[in-house]
Amino acid sequence: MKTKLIHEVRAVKSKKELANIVKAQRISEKVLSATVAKLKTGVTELQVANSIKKAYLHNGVNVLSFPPIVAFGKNTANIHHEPGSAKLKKGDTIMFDFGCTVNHYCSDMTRTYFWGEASNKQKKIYNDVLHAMNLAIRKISKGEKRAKIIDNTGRIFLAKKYKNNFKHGLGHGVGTVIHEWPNFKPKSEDILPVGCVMTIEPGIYLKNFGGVRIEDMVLITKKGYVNLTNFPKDLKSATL
Ligand SMILES: [Mn+2]
Repeated sequence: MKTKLIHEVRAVKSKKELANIVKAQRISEKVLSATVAKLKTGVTELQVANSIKKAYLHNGVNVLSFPPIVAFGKNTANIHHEPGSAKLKKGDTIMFDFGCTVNHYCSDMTRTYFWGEASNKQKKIYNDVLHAMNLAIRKISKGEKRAKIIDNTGRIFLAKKYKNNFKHGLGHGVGTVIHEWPNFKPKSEDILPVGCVMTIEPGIYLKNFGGVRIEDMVLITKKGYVNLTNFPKDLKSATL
């Protein structure tokens, strides 16, 4: 028998723990739907972030995973943008990254939208990020458990087109803290244990232009995965 470390034990979710994460995710999906439906030209990032917090309260949630990220236009090129006074205008890229907790268990989701018909460049970046995500998911569906290999699958595809503009790990474990072991990173030695919950969140960030990030949460199973995120992410759904 071999000793384990606490982060390895914590990574594997019981049914009850998983149910909390899924519940937090379902509530966040409700909040995202309501948020998207309420968007209007001229609204500020800060106003939208505040209405997200209100919508969570309305759904009985008062502890969030992290401060909601709402970014418009060029601000979407900033990975951890803090919502400010930028106003939504036609042609803008919109990025939402938020999640909440249920019984201290976190959820995490990112969606990118276009306010009106996207330009060809916006569409191309969106579809490439989505493709990188699907490549990673396909790897996981084949039973791959080496974090490095999964990270590299999406990363190599994006690097061919956007050099080093995918500036963060492909994803992370989720539990009672929003970023926990294991980690998808280019040099990660982590092996995903069956039963851990991971985000998959490729992104491309072009300074003075904008960015795209798409993030789902998946449960790692013996043979593959179960996607815990139930929210559309095709380009058509992303066009508002
Ligand atoms: Mn995340």
